[in-house]
Amino acid sequence: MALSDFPRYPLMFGPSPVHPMRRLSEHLGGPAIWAKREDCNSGLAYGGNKVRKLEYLVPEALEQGADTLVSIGGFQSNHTRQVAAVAAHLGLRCVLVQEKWVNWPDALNDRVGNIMLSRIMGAEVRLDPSGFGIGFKDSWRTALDDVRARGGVPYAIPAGASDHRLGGLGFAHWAHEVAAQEAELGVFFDTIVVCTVTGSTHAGMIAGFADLPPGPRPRRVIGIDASATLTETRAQVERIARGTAALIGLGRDLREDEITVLEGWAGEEYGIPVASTLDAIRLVGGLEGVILDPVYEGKSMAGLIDLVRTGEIGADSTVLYAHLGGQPALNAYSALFTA
Ligand code: 5PA
Repeated sequence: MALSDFPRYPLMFGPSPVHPMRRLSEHLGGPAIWAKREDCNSGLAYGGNKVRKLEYLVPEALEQGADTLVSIGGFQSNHTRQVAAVAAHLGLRCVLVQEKWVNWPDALNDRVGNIMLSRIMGAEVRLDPSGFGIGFKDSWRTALDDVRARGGVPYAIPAGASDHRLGGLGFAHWAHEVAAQEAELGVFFDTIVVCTVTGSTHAGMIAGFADLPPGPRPRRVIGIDASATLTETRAQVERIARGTAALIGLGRDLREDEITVLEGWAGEEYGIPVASTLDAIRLVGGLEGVILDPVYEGKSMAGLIDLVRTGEIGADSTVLYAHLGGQPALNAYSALFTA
């Protein structure tokens, strides 16, 4: 099967916008930096990378006759907020397990930002004290059992919609979308920078770009780890990339050098920003009027900035920064920006 054979339920406005970041490029003095904006890809609760992934899961959920979407994340999960929005949009119920993934002392962590939005959209939010982990959790199984026990038909969406057979397809499609936008704009992005945690965003891109005809120059997709558990995240990216490549009939094995996850900007712990995160957020906010969050995009942008400064991304490059969303979580980090 090819990617175009998989049913896709439209949840976005269309292709997400691509634009140059002129002042950031000038400030860093090296490559041309552009952004592709998943943070404004949809009208569903501010959009984000999960809406794009869910376009490929929704047809299966509907086909199975599901009446409840069940998923999991941290208190400030962007993913669960997007699942809640998609459920509302489709007229389905939604049960969300929200775990204490982040040791962040904000008193309103379980009240503002993403979790508030999920409650507004009618999701059943279940707070759970368990810590961070991208694998399968008992609390999640219990939620599925509870839906069945009350006569519902759950559709299970794992953390970040990643460890799911169809989880990589959304961003494989993204790669095809980029190729069409490149043709329209007359540019070629030789370097893609993307934040990675549960892995299917980055993995989907890897499979999707591998599926395209060769471009005028080599292209690399650089994943910046924001999980602070690099080994698990890299393994998950690799597994999902290979699974997605097989699913869309790539017809060859992915090479090791196609799978790059870099560490150095996640800090010690998932969800806790470090100095480079905050510098990146302020820099891009002040230069571009583009807002990044302290859990994901601030970290991947910090990686991009350093890779440009060290020359790892050369001055002759044209870089595409994948902005995956995540701004609502800023509300749970108010202490960071009081001046
Ligand atoms: C998330 C994920 P992947 O999980 O697909 O690797 O994407 C990383 C990522 N940027 C990057 C933003 C804004 C994200 O929200 N968020 C998770 C969530 O629960 O919100 C899955 C962890």
